[in-house]
Amino acid sequence: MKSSEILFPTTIFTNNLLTGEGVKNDTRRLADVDTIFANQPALKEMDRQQTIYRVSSFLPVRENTSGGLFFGITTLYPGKVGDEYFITKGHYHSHVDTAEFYWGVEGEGMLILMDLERNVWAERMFPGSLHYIPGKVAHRVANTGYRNLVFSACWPSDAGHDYDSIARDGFAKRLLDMDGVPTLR
Ligand code: S6P
Ligand code: ZN
Repeated sequence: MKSSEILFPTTIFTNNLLTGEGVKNDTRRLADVDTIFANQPALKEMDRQQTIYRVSSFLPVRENTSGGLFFGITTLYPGKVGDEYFITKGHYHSHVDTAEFYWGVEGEGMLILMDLERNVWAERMFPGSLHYIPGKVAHRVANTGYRNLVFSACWPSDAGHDYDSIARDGFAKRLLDMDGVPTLR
C-alpha cells in the first residue's frame, strides 16, 4: 500500500546518464556498426574500437509489456566515415504501428526517417527540438556537428526493434557532408 507515502524515485537522470533501478547501458563501437557505412575503404583506416554512441535506457517494465513506456538517452559522438556522418544503426519497430518521441538535448544533428515505401526525409535536431516518429517509419540519427549530439527518446514497451530490415536493405538515402552542407543522397 503506497497510500500517503512520499517516495524518492528509484531512478535518477543526471549528466545525460541514468542510474538506479531498471537501467541498461549500451556502448556501440565502430566495430559493432561498421556495416552501416558506405565507405568501407575509409573505415579500414579508422580505429574500430572507438565508441560511436552510448545509450542509457530506463526499462521499468518487461520488454513487450503492453501499455508501458521506455525512456532512453543517447550520446552520439561527432565524426565521419569518409563523407558520411556518424549515425545510429536505425530501426523500424517490430510492432510496426508503434510511434516514438525523440527530442534534442545537446549538439546538432539530423533525424533521418524512412517510410515503408522507402521515401527518406530528415528533421533537424538541436536542443529543444521535438520529433514525433509515427508508426511504420524507420528512424536513425546523424551527428552533423563538432561536439556530442545528445537526444532522448520515449517509446512503448511493446514496440520492439527490427534492426534486421535496416541491416539487410539499409536506408534508401545517406546523409553526407557535401562541402560542409548535410545532404541526403
Ligand atoms: C529506442 C530508441 C533509442 C535508440 C538509440 C540507438 O527505441 O529509438 O533509444 O535505441 O538512439 O539507436 P539504435 O537504432 O541503434 O537503436
Ligand atoms: Zn525506435
